[in-house]
Amino acid sequence: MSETVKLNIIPPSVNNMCVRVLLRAGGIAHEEVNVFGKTRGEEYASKCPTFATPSLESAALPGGIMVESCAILSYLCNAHGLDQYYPRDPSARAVVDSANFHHTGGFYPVFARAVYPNMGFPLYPGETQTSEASDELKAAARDQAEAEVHRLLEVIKTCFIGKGGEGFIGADSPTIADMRLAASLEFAPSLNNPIADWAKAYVARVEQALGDAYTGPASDVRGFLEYLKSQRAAT
Ligand SMILES: N[C@@H](CCC(=O)N[C@@H](CS)C(=O)NCC(=O)O)C(=O)O
Repeated sequence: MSETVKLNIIPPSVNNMCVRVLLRAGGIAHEEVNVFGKTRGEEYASKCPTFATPSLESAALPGGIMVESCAILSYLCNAHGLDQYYPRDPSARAVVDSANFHHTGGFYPVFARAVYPNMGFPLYPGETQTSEASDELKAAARDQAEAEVHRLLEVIKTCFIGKGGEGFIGADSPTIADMRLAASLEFAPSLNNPIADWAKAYVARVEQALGDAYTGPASDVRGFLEYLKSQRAAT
C-alpha cells in the first residue's frame, strides 16, 4: 500500500503516541495533523463523531476514517504486512490481542482514573471526578484507582509479558501490544507512587528496541509532563 495515510493527533496523548510509534517503526508514509482544541469543532466532529484521537484517515477504509488506537495498530499491520509487530501465528497473535483488549477495556480506564486528576485532565461522564462528590471522596476514588493500577501491572507482567516480565508481549521483539502498554506508562510519573522497577525497565527495553521511532513521539509526551511540572512549581 503506497498511499500516504493521515493521522489526526493530540501530540501529548499516550493513546496517540502508540500509533505514532508504529507509523515510524513500520516506515509507513503518513501525515500527522495536530487537532488539539479542534476535536469538538464542526469540521472534525462531522467526520469523527466520537471526537476522539487518534483517528486514521485513508481512502482504503470504509467511510474513510477509523478510531481506537489498538484497532488502528492492528489495521496498519494488516494493511502493510508488518508481521514483526503483529505476529501471524494465531497463538502469538492471541497474546497480543488479549493484551490490547485488556488494555483498552481494563487497564487504561483505571489508569486514567489514577493519573488524569493529577494532570488536570477531564474524566468521563458518570465518574466520581465529574460528579458533585466532595474533594475527600474524589481523592479516595483516585487512590483506589492507583492501587488497582499497581495490582494490574503485576497481572499484566504475569499474563502477557514474555520471559517472566523480562521480554515483550507475544514475540521476542516489541509488538503493537508493547507499543500500546509502554506508551501508556509514559504517564506513570503522574501517579502518586512510582511503578515497579521491572515496569520501568520494560519501558526502557521497548524504547531501546524501537529507537527513534519510539523516542520521537515519547518526547512530545515527556515534554508535556515537564510543562505540567513547571506549571505546578510556579503556583
Ligand atoms: N480508547 C481510545 C481513547 C481515545 C481518547 O480518549 N482520545 C482523547 C485523547 S487521549 C481525545 O482525543 N480526546 C478529545 C476529545 O475528547 O475531545 C483510544 O485508545 O484511541
